[in-house]
Amino acid sequence: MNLNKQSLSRLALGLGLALGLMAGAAAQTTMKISISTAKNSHQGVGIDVFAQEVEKRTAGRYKVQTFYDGSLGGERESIEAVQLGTQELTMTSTGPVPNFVPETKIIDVPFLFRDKAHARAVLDGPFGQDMLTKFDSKGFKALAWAENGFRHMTNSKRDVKLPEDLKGLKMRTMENPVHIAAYKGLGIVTTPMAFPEVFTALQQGTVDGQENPLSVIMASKFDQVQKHLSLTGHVYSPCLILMNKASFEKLSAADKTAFIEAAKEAAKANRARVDADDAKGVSELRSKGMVVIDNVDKAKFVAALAPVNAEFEKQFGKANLDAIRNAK
Ligand code: EAX
Repeated sequence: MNLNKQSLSRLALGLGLALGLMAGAAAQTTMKISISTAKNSHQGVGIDVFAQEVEKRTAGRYKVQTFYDGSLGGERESIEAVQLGTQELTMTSTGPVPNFVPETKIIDVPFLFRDKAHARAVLDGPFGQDMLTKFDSKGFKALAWAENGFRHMTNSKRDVKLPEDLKGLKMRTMENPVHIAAYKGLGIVTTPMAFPEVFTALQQGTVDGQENPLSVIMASKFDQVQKHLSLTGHVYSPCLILMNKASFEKLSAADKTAFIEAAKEAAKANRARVDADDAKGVSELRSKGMVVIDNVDKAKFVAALAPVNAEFEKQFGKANLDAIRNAK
């Protein structure tokens, strides 16, 4: 073979390109993150921002593929997948989380938080940050708290103004022992169910109602299958961005920081969307035909929950609940 200078340099260029491509391919790791709600939702915004920020902060070495609408499974299934490592990441409500990290149960106690500012301060403060570390020994790295929002009741049967109005309503609940105990205490016939099944269950009348934040009600178009909405705000529902522990530990120190910072940015965007959804939710859902009771007397619901709350005080410690309730 007669290699002149020009063809040699071409060969070198070609080799260089090939090596560069190989290096590029080898250096890019793709991960999966899932949510149970739509892309156009507070959680969709959260994981979209997370994916962008991870890619940006790791100079494209990590790519996060986003999956919406429970397409990888419901929240419990996704958490299981993250724990096993068949999926690296998920953004989930705390609904099914106590089945994995029992310490989180306390967060879902009804009427624990006054408002979103209170909840966000507690979760971003020492209590919430300490709670994130409880995931470490269970196969997770909990990257950050994000938000689902204050949960409200919907049903297809009647206006709910007073706790008595809930008696006998068959409602889908999350697979969360605290929710189930509280709703039973209100006389609700509880039917725990994974989120991806809820729309059909409401449509077919398998259950009369469900409860979720305005963000979820709008994103999931529950107005198409539910007539009555009461702004009970009975439980504050956080979200978590969870990562498989081993996948996190494989990251360099700088990349660990990048993932945590990306999760914080995701939470910021997600909470801003919850605020926007809360601001427009009632008028939007009314315009879609829902009857919205927006002057619920919450004190009556708190009073109706007194016996259940006494149980919660025994279970979680009154001092622990008060410390959260009284946090500024
Ligand atoms: O995280 O299961 C639920 O009702 C959750 O609030 C929903 O999946 C969004």
